[in-house]
Amino acid sequence: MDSPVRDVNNHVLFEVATEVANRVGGIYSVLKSKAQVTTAEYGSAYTLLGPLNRNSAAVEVEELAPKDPALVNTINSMNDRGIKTLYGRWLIDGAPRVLLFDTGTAYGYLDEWKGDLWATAGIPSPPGDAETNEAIVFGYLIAWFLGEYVFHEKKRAVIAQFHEWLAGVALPLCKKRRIDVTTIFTTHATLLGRYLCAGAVDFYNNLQYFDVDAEAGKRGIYHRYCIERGAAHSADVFTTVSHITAYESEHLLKRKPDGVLPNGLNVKKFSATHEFQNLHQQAKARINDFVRGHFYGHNDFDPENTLYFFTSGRYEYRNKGVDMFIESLARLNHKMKSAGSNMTVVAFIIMPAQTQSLTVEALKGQAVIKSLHDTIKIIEQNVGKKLFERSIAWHEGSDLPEDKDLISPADKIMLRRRLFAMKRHGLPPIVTHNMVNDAEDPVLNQIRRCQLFNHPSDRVKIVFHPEFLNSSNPVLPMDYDDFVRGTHLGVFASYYEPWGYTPAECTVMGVPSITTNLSGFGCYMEELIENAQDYGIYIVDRRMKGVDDSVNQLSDYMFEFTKKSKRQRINQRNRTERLSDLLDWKRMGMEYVKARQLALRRAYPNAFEDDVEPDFFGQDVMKISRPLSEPGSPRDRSGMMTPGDFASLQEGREGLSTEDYIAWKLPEEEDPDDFPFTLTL
Ligand code: G6P
Ligand code: 1S3
Repeated sequence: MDSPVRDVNNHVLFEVATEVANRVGGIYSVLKSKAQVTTAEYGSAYTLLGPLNRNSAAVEVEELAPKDPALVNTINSMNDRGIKTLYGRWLIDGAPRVLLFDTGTAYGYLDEWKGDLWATAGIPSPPGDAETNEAIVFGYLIAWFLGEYVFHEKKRAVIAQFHEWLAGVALPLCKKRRIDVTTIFTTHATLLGRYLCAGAVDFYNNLQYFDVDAEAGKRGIYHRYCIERGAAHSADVFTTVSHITAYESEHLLKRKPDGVLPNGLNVKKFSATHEFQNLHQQAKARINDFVRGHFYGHNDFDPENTLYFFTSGRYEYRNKGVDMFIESLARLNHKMKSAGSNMTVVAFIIMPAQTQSLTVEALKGQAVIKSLHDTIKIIEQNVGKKLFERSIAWHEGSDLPEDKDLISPADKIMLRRRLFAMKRHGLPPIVTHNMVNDAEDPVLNQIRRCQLFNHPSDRVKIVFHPEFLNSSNPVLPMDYDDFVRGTHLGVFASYYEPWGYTPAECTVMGVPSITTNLSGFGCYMEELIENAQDYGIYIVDRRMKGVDDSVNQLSDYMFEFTKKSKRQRINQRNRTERLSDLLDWKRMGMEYVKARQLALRRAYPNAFEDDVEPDFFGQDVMKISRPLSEPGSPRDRSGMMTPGDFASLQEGREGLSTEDYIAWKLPEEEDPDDFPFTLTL
């Protein structure tokens, strides 16, 4: 593929994934949040390629006519052979172009392509695995597309970046067919890692020793594993989202990644720092409303002394650390009780599981509180009216209007009825929904084992909401982002977490979080910040400690958090929010730039003047360390850092230097006394 002809400076970029304009999980978040920086860099030379999901495309994509002649010719040629496509603008920030392939129109080729995959790449594909069949059809369509595209586009170099194994089938095909593109494969997890961690395996201490083929075979995923491994080995550049997954990939996929491309976020800064604090207060008030309803009849804890903790994500009980979270909550409950704490923690678990419906109790809770609210409003109006009339009748020299009998007997009866409706015989429920498999649900069973039953004496209460949040939910009507803003602490005790968007999202919203040193995000922050706890980034050691010690560390972190004063929480939220630029794609995106430069160098070395390939890993870490008590000064700001500064791809071509990076600088610390909002201490 050593073609000096193609123009590497003015190249075309395709990003290939199954979650383009189709929300499934983390890769959708990566592509969507990154779109703005990538379109700013490439404009119309950037196109995302994905399978067409008509339902989601109908709301996310606006159809357009392609202009690039090579694209037009390629699409026409595929359409002529029966492949339906949708080209358009993805309706998100940055509005990138997308080309979606209707895989359903290509299933006629499935058997032929399965045979070809075996013949050309030695990858088997047993019958009955619909997900793999879909990956094969999609992969062959992508290879077909790229092959034709470079036939029509002869001048510009073409980079194709593939995310995750489901989009990876095209990689060995590009290599075998010698398609004149340069490729990057970015894995966001490994199949085997996810499976092994979910079982009872000491994963990290045995990474080097797994018999990977046998382990994949035992779990019935050998063919999928072959696709993933084939993709990793066929790509010009292989990358992962974190160092921990890079290490895992080296052992499980047998190729050491060339670099790490951590995930960023599309950070939207408020012009005034106190705005996000106000939003916290408003969102917290909405959580308070829910809590009052859920705990009706047991509202013996003061909202002012109540803290909201939560965990959320895909329902992977062990991998996402829910087991550890619940056990630590039980210990926290014990600690708070023993210490006579006047605080209450309401811990939410937001993880979609199989459910039938909302429970009657959950609906009733919101209904009784709403009726109480409505009744009190009526009484309020009646009292106001009476008081007004008595005041009107007042004349000089007489007593002040009487406050006796302001509430009429009828209103008193109405109020009494509402109060009786709040009587409850059992304890407030743990779960808001009827579960399909209540008796075997691992979260519920762990809660039962730990006896966290929302007893009045418990200082830690639990609410398990086994469905993603949305504002039209009748019980907890809030979108996820608003909910996160209203909480005090996110807890993500993951055992397997290649990156972990959940704590990163907390950070940019100014919500402190606890994560582990087995998550990509946790390791990244630990690497970068010396006194991370002061910034609201707590990292539980799940590498060097035994499980019991890690659980204790987690419950200690939470216990210490409950001891903070309101002012300390406000200060800490300000510091947390100040880290958000660190996670902005404007900064993180530089790693993608480097990966693309490296891919171009590898495919077209003659196009570069110096032929020394970049040194990928291994520069010293420059930590953010700043005594919090001291005012900020230029001296103690650590700037000019991108993830690559401590381990990643380096600049590849003339003219691209770290000076071009959007440097991260720690913003000035404000004096909390100067905040233009009132502190109610
Ligand atoms: C924000 C608001 C303050 C409020 C505080 C409550 O900072 O701007 O007005 O007092 O949140 O903080 P807390 O940690 O108690 O929810
Ligand atoms: C993966 O999704 P997950 O929750 O299955 O990809 C995400 C995006 O890179 C990543 O944040 C997460 O840790 C991985 O596990």
